[in-house]
Amino acid sequence: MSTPVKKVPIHLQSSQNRLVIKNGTIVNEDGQTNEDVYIEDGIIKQIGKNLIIPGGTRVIDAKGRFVLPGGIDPHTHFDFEFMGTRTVDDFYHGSKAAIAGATTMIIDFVFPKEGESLLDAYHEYRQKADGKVCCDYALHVCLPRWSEQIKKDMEILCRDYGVNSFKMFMAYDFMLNDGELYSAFEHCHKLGALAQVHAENGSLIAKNAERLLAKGITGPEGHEMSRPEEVEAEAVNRACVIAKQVDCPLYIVHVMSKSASKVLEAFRSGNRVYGETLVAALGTDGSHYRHECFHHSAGHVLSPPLRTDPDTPSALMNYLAQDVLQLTGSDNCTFNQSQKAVGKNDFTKIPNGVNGVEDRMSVIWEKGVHTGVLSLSRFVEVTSANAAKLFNIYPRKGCIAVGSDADIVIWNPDAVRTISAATHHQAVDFNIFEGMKCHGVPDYVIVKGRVCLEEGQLKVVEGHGSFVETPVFAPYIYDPSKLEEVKVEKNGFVEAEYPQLSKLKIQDEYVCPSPTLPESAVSTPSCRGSRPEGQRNIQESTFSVSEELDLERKSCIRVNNPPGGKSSGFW
Ligand code: URQ
Ligand code: ZN
Ligand code: ZN
Repeated sequence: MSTPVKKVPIHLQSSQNRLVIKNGTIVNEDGQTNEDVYIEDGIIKQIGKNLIIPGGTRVIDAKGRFVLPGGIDPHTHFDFEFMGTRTVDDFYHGSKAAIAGATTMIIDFVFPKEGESLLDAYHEYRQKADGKVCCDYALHVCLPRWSEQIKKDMEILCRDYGVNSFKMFMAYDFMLNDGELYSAFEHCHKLGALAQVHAENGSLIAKNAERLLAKGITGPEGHEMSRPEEVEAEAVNRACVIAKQVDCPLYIVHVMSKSASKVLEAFRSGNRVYGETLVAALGTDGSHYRHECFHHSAGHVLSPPLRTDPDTPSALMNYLAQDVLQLTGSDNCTFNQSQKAVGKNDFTKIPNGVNGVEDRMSVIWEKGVHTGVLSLSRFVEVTSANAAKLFNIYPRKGCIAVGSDADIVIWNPDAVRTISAATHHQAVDFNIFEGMKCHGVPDYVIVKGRVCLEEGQLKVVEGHGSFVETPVFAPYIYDPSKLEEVKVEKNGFVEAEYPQLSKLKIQDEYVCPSPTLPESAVSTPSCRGSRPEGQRNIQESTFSVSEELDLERKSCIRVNNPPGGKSSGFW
């Protein structure tokens, strides 16, 4: 049951401005603690036992529950025009559904239409999202072609508009060729951005589709048959090889197969290559393409497709556990059955995309944590912390720490819910996880300090979310110790065209965000790394408790795994 609330300014919700979560187990990517969390004005202000907090503060008892960072879905397509139609989940419905399922931030993709500039497309997406999103959001930008103008626009987007990632396609009509990918990756590297790739061999897919249609295979099973695993794995391999030539960090979106994961495993050592898999691939499989009902099988069509090898979901979960893959997205790109029906006689015309933004956290919990494959901390890493790190918004997001945004989930591991299109909050009329029972349900979802879900009641606020800038040169990707070298190269490259380069949101040496405190109050190890411009300085907020009660202030955002400080695994 959902109760939409229209644009209530946060300052008018005084009773909700102060909140304490007691008796829960906080889970971060680096471990667990049994401490209370005090929130004020949307920010985590204190963590500890026996906190001194103002009278009248709302108390939530989280006994027997996990207190997790809200999920970050790094891959959604809301209000997206694609394959001649438009996704039914817009930024309001999509972000509302996200919150219902314990995700408190999404990252969507700006997709320029034919002839539209990257900058115009970016502004169009900001207009579509601002005022509608119920949770915070950021934007990747797709590069549907390659040109000098695109290069310039990429620089402006990085410098002035808080974009630090660009997606390129190796399939579809708008795919880039190898030379163009090379140039685009090279440019991403120079800008300190993250290159993202949709890795499938588009030329092979086109030939396969032609052959299958000529043979009379027109149904959704032809979609999977035209895009076999090796077509995905070949492209992943090629993208990795190209990125390596120009030393560009690479993020493979929607890794759907064991074959593609094995390529990533082989490339992992010494290369900055990151893999995102989808909740669709972890929670279901390609057997649905053979379902007798067209609506059912077409409802599962996305690219790369779900795999027919039934071991794929568990293998991908194991790859996540082993850090061969690092992130999970939904690729939420939803079309109603009537929209999918356009491809009734030709699988190549079925609009590609499935749901997942609402069910991602529950399905990964069910298939990963409930089965014992993922630890609690790894669950946090793959559902929020790693996305926050790669897109350079950690520890503001993806972390429960003093100074972080209060995007928090109180998770009940014992509760069970059954997924259904009849009860989900998305606008779409189909759900690929229909009937799945999931242990693990959010009791509360707190978005920037506001309780948006409690006891099954969804109380989102349209426009409560805002755009979050993602600064370039994420220290988790671009090693700060090597940054000087990159800067020189970047200056040499960009300065001629952009004298205002100094405005680029570069990660300078980290300064502990606590200029007003004596040095002795600063815990040096916690302050290593970078705090990007645009991230909140915790001293800027209107936090009043410490002034009122003369508490000793915690001076610094806690960074348990500072950049360069974690020696094993992903970082
Ligand atoms: O490739 C994507 O991410 C979008 C454009 C379409 N959805 C999908 O089938 N994966
Ligand atoms: Zn894609
Ligand atoms: Zn996508």
